[in-house]
Amino acid sequence: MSGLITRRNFLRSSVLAGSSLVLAGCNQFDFLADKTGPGRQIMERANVLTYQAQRALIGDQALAREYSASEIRQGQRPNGSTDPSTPEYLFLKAENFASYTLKVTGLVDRPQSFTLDQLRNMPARSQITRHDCVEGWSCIAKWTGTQLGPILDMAGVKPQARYCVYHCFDNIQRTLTGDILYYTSSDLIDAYHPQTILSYGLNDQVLPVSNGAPIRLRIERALGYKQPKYLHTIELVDSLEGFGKGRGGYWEDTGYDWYGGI
Ligand SMILES: Nc1nc2c(c(=O)[nH]1)N[C@H]1C(S)=C(S)[C@@H](COP(=O)(O)O)O[C@H]1N2
Ligand SMILES: [Mo]
Repeated sequence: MSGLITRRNFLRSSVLAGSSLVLAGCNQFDFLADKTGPGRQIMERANVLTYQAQRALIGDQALAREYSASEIRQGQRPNGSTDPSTPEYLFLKAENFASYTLKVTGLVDRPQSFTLDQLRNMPARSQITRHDCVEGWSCIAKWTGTQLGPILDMAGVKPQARYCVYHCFDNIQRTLTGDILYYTSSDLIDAYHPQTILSYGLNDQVLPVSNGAPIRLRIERALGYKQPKYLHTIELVDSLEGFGKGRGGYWEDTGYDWYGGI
């Protein structure tokens, strides 16, 4: 048995409580909206433990498992927002994303803006990985894109930056006070991970709208909700306060754990 598998087994047993909570299903987390309740505290502990255990035992740059093409059994099942209706997105979709840009802002020396053509002409990486949604389903799919790390280096991440916040076009929820736009976040280790790619291709086709066109990030060691679709801005920050409810993402604000490791 390889060292990796041994460490993984150890990780599994050491965070069992956390994993089963995380996989229990989306809507079952609503009770955690009470931030002081016992459920929240269990979740917080599981989150911290998963994060620390993965970082300590698997190592910062361990790769997520990659699969062979024969293991792709079906298309990537679209979930969450599948056809955003914000005016900005509808405009871009109508012109086939010709004036789309991905922006890198916040705690950087040189804010950047990339067109789709520029991103597609950067060194490409393809990886066949398994996407695990907390609702209890998985899909193996081939993702093609360019690594996020070199993009961040072009912007020059300032030393005080600790997280990337990923801002998306879609209004995942409409409320009386306005639309809530999807967002999530990661630390810089996941942002610089070699399998973290800005993907524009899915199963050898152009990434379709239902799966996040024109750009969706893949963070392969994390659960589905940490894979932001319809990405338009990556903001480098030193704190997650001030975004949504301050827990680092749309689903995280409802009680899902922030790290969301698999
Ligand atoms: N912008 C955005 N990103 C998102 C979501 C969403 O609703 N909006 N849903 C998340 C969830 S819960 C999952 S499981 C995956 C679904 O990705 P897919 O539609 O490509 O399968 O996207 C994630 N990223
Ligand atoms: Mo999901």
